[in-house]
Amino acid sequence: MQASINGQSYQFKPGQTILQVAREHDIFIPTLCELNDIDHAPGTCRVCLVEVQADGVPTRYLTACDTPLQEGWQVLTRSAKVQEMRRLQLEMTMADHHQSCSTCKRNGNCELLAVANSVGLTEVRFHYTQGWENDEPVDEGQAIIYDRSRCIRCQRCVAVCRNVQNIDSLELAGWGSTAGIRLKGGSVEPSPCVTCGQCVMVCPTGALSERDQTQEVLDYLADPAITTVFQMAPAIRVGFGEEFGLPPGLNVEGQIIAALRKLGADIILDTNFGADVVIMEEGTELLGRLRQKKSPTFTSCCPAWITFIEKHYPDMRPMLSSTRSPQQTLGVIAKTYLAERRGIEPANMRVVSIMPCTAKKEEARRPELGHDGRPDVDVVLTMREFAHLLRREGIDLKHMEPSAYDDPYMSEYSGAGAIFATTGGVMEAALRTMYYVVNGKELEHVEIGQLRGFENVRTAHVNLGGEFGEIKVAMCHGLKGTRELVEEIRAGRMDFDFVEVMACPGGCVDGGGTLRSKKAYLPYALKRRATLYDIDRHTKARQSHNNQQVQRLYAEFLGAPHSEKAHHLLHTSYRD
Ligand code: HC1
Ligand code: SF4
Repeated sequence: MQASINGQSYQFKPGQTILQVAREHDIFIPTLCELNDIDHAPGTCRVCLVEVQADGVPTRYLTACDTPLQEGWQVLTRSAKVQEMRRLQLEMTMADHHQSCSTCKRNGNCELLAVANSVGLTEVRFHYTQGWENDEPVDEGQAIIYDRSRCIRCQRCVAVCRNVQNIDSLELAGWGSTAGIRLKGGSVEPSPCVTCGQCVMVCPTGALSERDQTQEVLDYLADPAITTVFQMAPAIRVGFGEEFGLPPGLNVEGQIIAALRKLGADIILDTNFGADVVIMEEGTELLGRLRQKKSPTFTSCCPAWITFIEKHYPDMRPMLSSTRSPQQTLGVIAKTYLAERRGIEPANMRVVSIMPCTAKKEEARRPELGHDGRPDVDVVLTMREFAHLLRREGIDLKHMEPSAYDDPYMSEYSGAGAIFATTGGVMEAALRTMYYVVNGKELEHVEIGQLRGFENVRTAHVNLGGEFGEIKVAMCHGLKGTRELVEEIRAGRMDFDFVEVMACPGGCVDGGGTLRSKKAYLPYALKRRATLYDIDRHTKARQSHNNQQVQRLYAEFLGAPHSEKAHHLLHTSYRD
């Protein structure tokens, strides 16, 4: 089939939209609500209007994202009328939007402002002046803030929650200019929401964002009586450089350590250390459960996954590992063992986590994950908040000279701990140690290739040796595939010994607290993953049990995995 765009003739396939054909030929048409990576083209923002002329039909103005191109059409993407209509459309959207850009979380990288700029908007004549706050209550969840006054009704969040995560927690509510996005049930608790943050990742404005806790951290740093302890999650070092213009996937661990020192952090630790401890506990737990023929065991490090089970499949709770996540493990060990070793009063210690995750904020606030009446982790910053914090303090990561950890107790990590952040990583880390425990020798090939695919649900048979022989394992990332797998297991149609789940598609490297990309959904997953594997390859110890600081922790403080002390500090239970 043949049609023309801007006077140039192009071939196209039946069913292709005007936007698809234009993009195929590198012809720019501005879009706002549309997001190709999640197959979302509702045509609601009308920014992609084009002029269409066809024989025998009056000139029409159609949305390019959802209009199939037809034989013989002549499409104009930048006629004077088209440009004027786009500007008017944008002006209407801006008028129906809380334009308090100076206090908005998206200040500096808002897609709405970028599109307004690209269509040449120079004036907004209409302003919604009645009290937004009264008309549109802001839903302040513990982790995510839903601010309808900034919603432009693109419905990307609805699409990602429904089609990618299969949670279906969001709906468009209200009429006319007061319409906007809302959680079903009115707030997080009664809604099916698991705070995975995928909706935040695709929101083009500041309507969806995390609860900003950067001020709390600055307050800790300013208080001389407080010892600030920072931890960075495995995913942070491979996904943070982009914010400062460094190549996607680059390992910026050293620059982050330097930036934290400049910020005034007292102690800098690595969540990877916590991950190694988790493997010691979870691996031991799993072997015990295998002996008792209790299968499957599900991993427990991903808090959105935990909430998913608690809210959606509570009957499956006994299958969750009782081991706390690496974040919480590190927090509690810092406030006990480290505080003791370094002579710090735990009440004066604040643990701040830098996480690629929104759900970790909820996790840290769980009362069951506290100790002596205090939370084990005081504040969780998403990667976006951490970038904001550095900017507030005038720190540019790009100009940081890489530095190294200096804490002798809790900053060493193994390659196994490093790969936690990618799908299949926890499984691989656990198997490396379990194999050693069962056979008394290391796996010959520590890189277990059969666990390293990228499909949303993967299964494998792994030879654990000894009394266990071959075990069946599964790994899921993204909740849509996870739900399907859980349904199969629940119905008895599939069975596994060990199942790893990460709620975010791609795993933590693409978590709901990572940097947002304009017009793209999770574009760097594989680059970040490749760097994690590279870190693993170049780490001295590649198994958690060979981490010398972990060995010392057990020798001097915990005793053995699953000792009474370890059980008290490092395990948890789940909510009814
Ligand atoms: Fe994750 Fe984990 S890997 S959950 O994805 O088990 O967030 O990075 O910190 O706790 O270690 C996140 C990442 C992270 C925990 C670890
Ligand atoms: Fe849906 Fe996750 Fe957003 Fe909750 S946080 S509304 S589950 S996408």
